[in-house]
Amino acid sequence: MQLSSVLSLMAVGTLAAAQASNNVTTGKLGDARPVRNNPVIGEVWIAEFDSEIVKGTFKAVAAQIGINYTIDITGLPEENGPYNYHIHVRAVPENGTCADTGAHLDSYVRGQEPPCEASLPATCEVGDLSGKYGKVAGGHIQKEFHDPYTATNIIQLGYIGNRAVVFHDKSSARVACANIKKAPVAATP
Ligand SMILES: *[C@@H]1O[C@H](CO)[C@@H](O)[C@H](O)[C@H]1NC(C)=O
Ligand SMILES: *[C@@H]1O[C@H](CO)[C@@H](O)[C@H](O)[C@H]1NC(C)=O
Ligand SMILES: *[C@@H]1O[C@H](CO)[C@@H](O)[C@H](O)[C@H]1NC(C)=O
Ligand SMILES: [Cu+2]
Repeated sequence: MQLSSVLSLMAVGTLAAAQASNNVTTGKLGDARPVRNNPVIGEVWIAEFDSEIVKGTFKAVAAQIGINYTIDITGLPEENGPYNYHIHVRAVPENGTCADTGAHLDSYVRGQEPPCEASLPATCEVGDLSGKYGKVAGGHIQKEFHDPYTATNIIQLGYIGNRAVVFHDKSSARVACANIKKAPVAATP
């Protein structure tokens, strides 16, 4: 065997050992990469919840790296929580059926199992926001977090446009959903 192939075998062995010691599931396409090319920093995208029961906003603001999120939603009863929330790949159809929003946004092809390790958010499904930043209790939900891996740039894997935000109750039923849309720019006076 040539020295070069011995060396490359050793390198593979070392890599495998490092992965086994970390033993963290990541995407088939690797860890999620931070988004640094959002077209307009400060641009606002909103999913508006306005059913009889659930009202409020899920707001996304394009940042230098990824997106800043602010959730302010009422109406999800605490007794059915805690709630997971994700970005799902498809928009909610006209009839409002949350079941038709498809799977989580999983740009790096990780899958849902094993569950996301919150301390290593780059290894989680991009759309698994509650896995990365924590579940919410219900009642008056107010939560802010920054996610480096989601994008307002359509060419990016983590693009959020025309996708749905879905809340799941403790039985994982999809109990509320709304589409993420670019907010109209306020008219300048
Ligand atoms: C890594 O984690 C998975 C699932 O959590 C487990 O099934 C597997 O045995 C672990 N592997 C090692 C080498 O620890
Ligand atoms: C996003 O949030 C960070 C703090 O986490 C802040 O420094 C930054 O200015 C925010 N960006 C925008 C565009 O709001
Ligand atoms: C809602 O609309 C979608 C898309 O048109 C359709 O596939 C689905 O069957 C509809 N669901 C109900 C409950 O009407
Ligand atoms: Cu979901």
